[in-house]
Amino acid sequence: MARPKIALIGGGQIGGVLAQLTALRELGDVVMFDIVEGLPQGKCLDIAEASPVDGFDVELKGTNDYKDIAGANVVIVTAGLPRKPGMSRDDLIEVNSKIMTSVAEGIRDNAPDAFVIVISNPLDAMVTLCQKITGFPPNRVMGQAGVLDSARFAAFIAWELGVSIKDVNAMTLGGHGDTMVPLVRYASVNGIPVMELLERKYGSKEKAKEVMDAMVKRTKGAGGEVVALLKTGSAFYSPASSAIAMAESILKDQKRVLPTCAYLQGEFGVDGYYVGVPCVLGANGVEKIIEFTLDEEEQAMFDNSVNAVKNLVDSLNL
Ligand code: TXD
Repeated sequence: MARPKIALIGGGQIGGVLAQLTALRELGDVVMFDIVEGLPQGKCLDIAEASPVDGFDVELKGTNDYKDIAGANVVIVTAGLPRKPGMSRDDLIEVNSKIMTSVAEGIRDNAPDAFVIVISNPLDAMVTLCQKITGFPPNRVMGQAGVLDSARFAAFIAWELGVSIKDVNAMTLGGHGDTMVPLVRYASVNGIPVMELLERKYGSKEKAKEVMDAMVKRTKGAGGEVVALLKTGSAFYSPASSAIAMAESILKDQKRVLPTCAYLQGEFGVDGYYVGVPCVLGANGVEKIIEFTLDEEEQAMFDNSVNAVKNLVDSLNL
């Protein structure tokens, strides 16, 4: 049986890590496309030359020709500009919409059967645009944001409580922006509510809430925290890992439940927009959107986040 083929559109910071992780995990052969001549070729050659050391049997090819993505099972899109310090993700909409338009046309015309995972910002708008232009069914076009936002939230909880990250469960909902909704009530350490553990650690409900509020705030601003430190560019290791988890779940039909920017048709009271919600990802892409009850406060935060997504997406006039 032929190896799966993973096409990466964009060979920048995230694209490079995506290629390396795909190779190290032997998920399939890699084709990396970029408009800059030599960049994807150079990165792929560099990673391929590590194969004797790391021992992976996959092919890596860099290209400036969309024809080379033909037959891709999964396409991961990172093409577009990243933020600079002081910028919001939404500030990227104009320039990245133009890039996404050409990218989506390239995917539509050359890899018509692929599953597409969009990473480029502003995420919720870019995935909407990608779906519109490719015309692919929504179960095949999704965005990566929630796996990363949730991972950041989980990391902060593990560090605060001094427990293994493997035992922390935490999730964020909503758009990939300042309005995202870290779900405090459902955050747990092996099922034990994090709020109870914080209360025991600090001896009062007030202090526990204060500590949790700080973690929620840090989660919402976590992308900006990295941008401010790096000065040029934005996070790239963790976004790549997050998208690889989604691609792996699809390629191996794992049916993992991952927070995914998915097209909602009535779920959570939202119709016709891409928003971050928990989804089952398997051989059919977004196989199921998992609904559950939000309390009043969570629903209000979710609605606020959805409104921010709607404003941004509506500004595209699609
Ligand atoms: O979790 C998330 N969704 C994100 C998203 C987390 C962090 C960063 N996120 C966004 O991903 C970020 O705001 C950017 O919009 C994308 C890509 O970030 P990256 O850090 O990889 O940016 P780079 O290093 O600038 O790489 C972008 C590449 C670069 O090599 C360009 O030459 C290429 O995109 N590019 C193109 N490729 C193909 N086609 C076109 N038209 C094109 N234009 C630029």
